[in-house]
Amino acid sequence: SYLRHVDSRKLMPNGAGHIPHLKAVILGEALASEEDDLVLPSKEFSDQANVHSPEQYMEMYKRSIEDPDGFWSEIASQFYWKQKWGEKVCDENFDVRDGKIKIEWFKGGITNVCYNCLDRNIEAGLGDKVALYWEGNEPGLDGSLTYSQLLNQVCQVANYLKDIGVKKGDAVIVYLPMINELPITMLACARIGAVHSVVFAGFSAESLAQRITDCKPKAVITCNAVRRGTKPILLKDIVDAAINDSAKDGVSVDVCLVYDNPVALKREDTKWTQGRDIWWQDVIPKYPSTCPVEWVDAEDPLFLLYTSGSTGKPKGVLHTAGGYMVYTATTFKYAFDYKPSDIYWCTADCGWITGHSYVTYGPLLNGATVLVYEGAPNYPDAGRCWDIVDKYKVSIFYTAPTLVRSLMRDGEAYVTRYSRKSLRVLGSVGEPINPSAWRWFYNVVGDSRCPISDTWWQTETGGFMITPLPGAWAQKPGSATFPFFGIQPVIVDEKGVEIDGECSGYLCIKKSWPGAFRTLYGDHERYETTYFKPFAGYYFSGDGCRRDKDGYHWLTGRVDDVINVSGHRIGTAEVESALVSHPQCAEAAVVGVEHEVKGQGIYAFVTLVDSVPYSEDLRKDLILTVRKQIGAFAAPDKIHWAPGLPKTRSGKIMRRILRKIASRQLDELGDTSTLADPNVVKQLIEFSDS
Ligand code: 6R9
Repeated sequence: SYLRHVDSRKLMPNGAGHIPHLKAVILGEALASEEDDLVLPSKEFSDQANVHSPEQYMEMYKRSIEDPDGFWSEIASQFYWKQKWGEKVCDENFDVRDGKIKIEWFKGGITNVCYNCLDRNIEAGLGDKVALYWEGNEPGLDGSLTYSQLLNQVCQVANYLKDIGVKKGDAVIVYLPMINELPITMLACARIGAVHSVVFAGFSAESLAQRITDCKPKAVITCNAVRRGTKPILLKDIVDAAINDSAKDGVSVDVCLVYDNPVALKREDTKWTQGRDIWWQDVIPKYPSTCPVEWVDAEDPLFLLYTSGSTGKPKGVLHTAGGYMVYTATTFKYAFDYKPSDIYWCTADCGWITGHSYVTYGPLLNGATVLVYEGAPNYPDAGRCWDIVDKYKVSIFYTAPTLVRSLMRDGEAYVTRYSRKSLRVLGSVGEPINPSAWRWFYNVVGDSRCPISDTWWQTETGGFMITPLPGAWAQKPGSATFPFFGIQPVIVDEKGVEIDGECSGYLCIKKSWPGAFRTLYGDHERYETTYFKPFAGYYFSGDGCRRDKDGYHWLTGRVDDVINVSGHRIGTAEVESALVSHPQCAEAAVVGVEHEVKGQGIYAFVTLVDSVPYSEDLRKDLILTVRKQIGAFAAPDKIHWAPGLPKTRSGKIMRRILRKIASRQLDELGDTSTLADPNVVKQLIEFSDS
């Protein structure tokens, strides 16, 4: 069993606290051995924590593995079920060799996630507690909603959606910025059993169109424009273009509900399609503020969220109601050591899974007070986050390493100018956090007193998989530490054989967990091929991982053709297909390279069609093409002109070589003998500086 990897004696928090490695903080230097740097929670923290010792964790973890049904049904019983689930808590086939992959949790249980987030908490006396604080892009612009007020607004939207014919199981696309209306819309869909598909409002019209065409929504919900930093973004124009595009594929959108955001754009300046478009503010307030709940089966879909894979077509990750509810609530409570008095802020956008599980569902299921921030984290300056932390007395702050690194670069004066004394737990997600960024986050932002939960998980997993429990054990900067309850991570070699003890390899998961995704929308075969076939018997994460001598997990990044730019997953194939859609691009190969702030940057090798000359204009035009097709966040950092690409005789591009060229590790090109034309490499190196 997994348990033997964890030696609890070594994890005993003794209250000694952490001695900051100042040299490492200042110089960003790695210690001789990161594995030996233990950062202990203080005794005061551990004493008050939900899980306060390695022994308590071990006891709970052991139970979750040995008796998952008992463990999870006890937790699930804390929620409201109109009808309890059937005999089986979990029914799964996790092995492709035994037939179709199937994961079911609490099947037969009848519930509603919106009801559990709002009505249940209000009945428990939280009606007047603030559910959402909203902080606008412009300092000074803000608002708040109590649990009762939030429920009223959710019901109005739910009634409207019902009125326009949205029924249980129907898809609704949401393309909104970080305003309260975004979680409101998600909850309204959940209330009536509709399936929301939130598309990050930084995606281009073409990406949005692709998603509309795939899930055929009954309505698209958007906003006319938004300001992030100083820049207004005309969201409605993007939606118009996307709806036009998908109409060409025969998918029409009958209703487009538009939130009027006068701060960014005047109503009269918003382009309008009569009969299809309707202003949110003109209709929603007219609907009653109560709305009966549509009770759904635990295994009915809750939402669809598209994510990047290793082919050009995004994958519609499908999560269902019951298991996702139980899992996000539980992980939130333990990984952040949540207490009812906390003020919680997660900087992620609801357009990504982090915003689904840990802005909306996980926190609200716990009756938490959540801060929603509309703007850019460094607007008007690099101190904005800490200004917000002080203003709302934020106690749990959850963000991404890319933001930590960029703020680190701006200097600590922006941080130390603010008190930050309300902070008690910090969190990190999206990519591995490098130890020097971890230490800066810990020492400078958290004044060396707030544990950091470095949460490893994925869109597919629904919630945290490997994460510290902040009061329970010592942390190691840069390690996501140990598995959450019920999770059995295994590290396998190339052949899919589990390796024990200190090792590195491919990170897989044995057995299902309540928050696991159930399928890829409309493509169960791709679900099985991508995740369950590479290593039969396991879920394959796509990540590499090392387990050290003390059983700590160190994520080493993607092992497939996915790049992680500022915590955003981008398939190399998506960027390549955008590039080759340019009439003058013959071929493109994209790899990730190390980037100081973004974690990884996008490096594109481009072969032009015959006789087209290289030019600065063309370079810009190629980058623009990617911005237009995917979104600004996917724009290549570097275009490397390639007279030819290194290919095997069977025509497969050897990315390994391209990665080395991109990172200028020219003496590590390795074996090039299988190349069809070894000269290509020499040419590429010569072109490196062009
Ligand atoms: C939640 C989220 C998933 C990929 C995942 C991995 C990387 C996320 C991480 C991490 C190391 C962490 N990742 N959290 N790597 N340490 N704490 O980001 O979901 O957008 O689906 O990305 O992100 O590579 O496979 P998603």
